[in-house]
Amino acid sequence: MYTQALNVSDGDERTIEDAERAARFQARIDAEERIEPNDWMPAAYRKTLVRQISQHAHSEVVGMLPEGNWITRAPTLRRKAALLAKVQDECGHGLYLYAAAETLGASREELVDQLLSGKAKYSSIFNYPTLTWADIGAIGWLVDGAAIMNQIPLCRCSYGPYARAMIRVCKEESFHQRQGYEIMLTLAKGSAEQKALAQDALNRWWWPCLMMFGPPDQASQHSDTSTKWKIKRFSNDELRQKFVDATVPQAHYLGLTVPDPDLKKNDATGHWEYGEIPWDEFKQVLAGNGPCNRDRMAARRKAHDDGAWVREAAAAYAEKRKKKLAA
Ligand code: FAQ
Repeated sequence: MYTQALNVSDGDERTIEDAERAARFQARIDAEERIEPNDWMPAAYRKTLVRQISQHAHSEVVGMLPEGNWITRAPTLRRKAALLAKVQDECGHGLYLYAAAETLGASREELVDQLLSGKAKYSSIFNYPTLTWADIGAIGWLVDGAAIMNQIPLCRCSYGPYARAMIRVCKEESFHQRQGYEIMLTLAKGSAEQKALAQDALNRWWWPCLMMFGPPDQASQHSDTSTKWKIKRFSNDELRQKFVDATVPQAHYLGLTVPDPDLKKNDATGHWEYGEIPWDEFKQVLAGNGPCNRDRMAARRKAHDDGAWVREAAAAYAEKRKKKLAA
């Protein structure tokens, strides 16, 4: 559904960039037209989309690991079934996104190689450990909540296949967010020990979730061009603020305390103002030194190696079918 053929070869006149084409392309973007795989696009637009979509795909796939860790230990059958479905959804999101990147001419093998070799980034948030069951609640509530805030505007992104993939992803993320919040609600209204688990999870996930939106606007190197091309509809700081404004009242409803002594409502603007985000920690996580970076990459490499026979069998089967059809 999301993948369409890319019928542009080297030497095709459509790959030749010139100012006139670039101006026509920008006019289409300004007129809110969707760009489709076979349309002419500047090489830099293609590159930035492949970068963002592939990082997004890798995030979904690596993002299965922290929660996958709790499938065998979910407290009830209902919780286990919901968590299993959620983790499978994340895998599906990764697949839609790799398919969307393929429409830009980037093969899945090439993109997965970039992840496994450490060349490609994935979201910083998935380098934190899930220490207790409450972390599963906090991930659904906060991590999926942040993901939705960032991804709803991507449903209106200028590149058709990415925008369309995001519609279904957002619907599923919405279920994920609710299941997480419901876990938090159960814990927060439970025994003192359960409430303490919920508070501890909020304490550990709050700041890393604010970092998910990326560096502050003045340090965001890609924002200007991505905004011009309507890949980004809101800046990193705008989305972060929307998330804080939506989430603080939810924490209050749970009876939990947001771990930020500087958090206060500005009655004039209606926004919740927050304290200094620990950006040094963000830089460390991006540099590969977060609490779980090495474990996450080791797990992905092992999964890739363990799955080699499946890829070989699928390729052999496709070859056999091709020969049969040709005969
Ligand atoms: N982690 O110039 P900007 C999910 C990098 S999905 C790591 O501001 P941009 C679902 C950035 O790539 C979560 N790296 O970049 C789920 C760039 O590096 P580069 C993923 C980060 O692209 C839930 C550099 O910093 N979502 O959670 C991060 O304009 C539960 C400079 O930054 C997406 O990928 C970070 N947090 O804006 C799954 C959404 N932030 O490429 C399982 C799509 C920034 O030059 C369980 N992506 N960087 O080497 C986006 O919207 C954008 O790419 C941003 C960054 C907003 C993430």
